Amino acid sequence: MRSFTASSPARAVARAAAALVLGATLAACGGGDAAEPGSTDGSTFVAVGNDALKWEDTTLSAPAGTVVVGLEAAGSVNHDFVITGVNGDAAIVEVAGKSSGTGTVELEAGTYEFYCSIVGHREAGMVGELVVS
Ligand SMILES: [Cu+2]
Repeated sequence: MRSFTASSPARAVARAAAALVLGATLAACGGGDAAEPGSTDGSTFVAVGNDALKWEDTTLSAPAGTVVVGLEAAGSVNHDFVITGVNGDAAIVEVAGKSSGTGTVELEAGTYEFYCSIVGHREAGMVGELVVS
């Protein structure tokens, strides 16, 4: 691969600006379904539950097939991740406060409800929609 050297400071600045725009575009494309937070490398998405008993993102998406569910407890409260009608309605992954983990599940295309099954959490609002396509 050939490398180019900037012939003027102005060109270098322009290239840096272009790189910034590209980076911002990539970040914007991440949306709510990109696996970013915590130590959940390899996750299809990361669901983040907080101490207010809310999901930070109540709409998640994933491709059909093998889905690696990342779950992160942003605060000190434990959470789990259940998909209605999947895995016998048992938690796919559960984590203690201030930690994260992953669980793997096979999903067909469709729209699923997900929630946290720890007592009181679903009722407090820890419920959302997972779109698999
Ligand atoms: Cu919870």
